[in-house]
Amino acid sequence: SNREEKEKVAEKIASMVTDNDIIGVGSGSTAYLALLKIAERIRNEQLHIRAIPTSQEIKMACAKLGIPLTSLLEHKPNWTFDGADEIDFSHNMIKGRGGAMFKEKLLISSSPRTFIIADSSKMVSKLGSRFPVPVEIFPDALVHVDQALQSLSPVEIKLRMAQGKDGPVITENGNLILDVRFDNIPDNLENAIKSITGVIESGLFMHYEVLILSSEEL
Ligand code: DER
Repeated sequence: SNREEKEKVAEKIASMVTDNDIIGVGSGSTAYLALLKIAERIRNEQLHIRAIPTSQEIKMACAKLGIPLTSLLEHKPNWTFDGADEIDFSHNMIKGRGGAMFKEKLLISSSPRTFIIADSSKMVSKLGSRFPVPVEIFPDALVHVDQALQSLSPVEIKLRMAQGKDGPVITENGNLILDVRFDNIPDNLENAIKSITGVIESGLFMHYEVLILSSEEL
């Protein structure tokens, strides 16, 4: 089942932790589960690690679990683990369902090695078949970015609305998120989106050096 698959890949990540590691910790439920298992190992084996969180949720979880925190200003991570929403055969990914893709992409770009933990439901033959591409934008650039995105022939552009408050989601960087659905995702789409002034980051990860840990291989 989905739950069992998540447990398996989370356990695999926890088994990879070594003493004095500086670890980039991705966001989402799979990474969270791996963090819980890492905390268990730290307790049982008195390991000393430091975590670089990619969201407030992970930061609070580390604090609660007694996992010391650090930042990219103080340390380069030895390695990073993170989840994903879609992964295709070339290991291209869509991330950002959880809205943390700015810091996730920063951690992945700063890490010598990144392990993506995913259950089989994340594997797709065609990128974009299930999830929109989240695009984080500077709030006042909304109209400009929306117009510029039209030239990339999206199927739909939707401003991500908040649940716990009226109005749009405001990211932890103070920005808005557009969820942009595409029929076809060409290789240069990540750069094309990023080149629009007012775009802060997108959840499209094309040709990143990542190692996929999916339950099928374990
Ligand atoms: O938002 C993100 O990028 C997360 O990594 C997300 O894509 C994975 O979340 P999940 O593990 O809860 O599916």
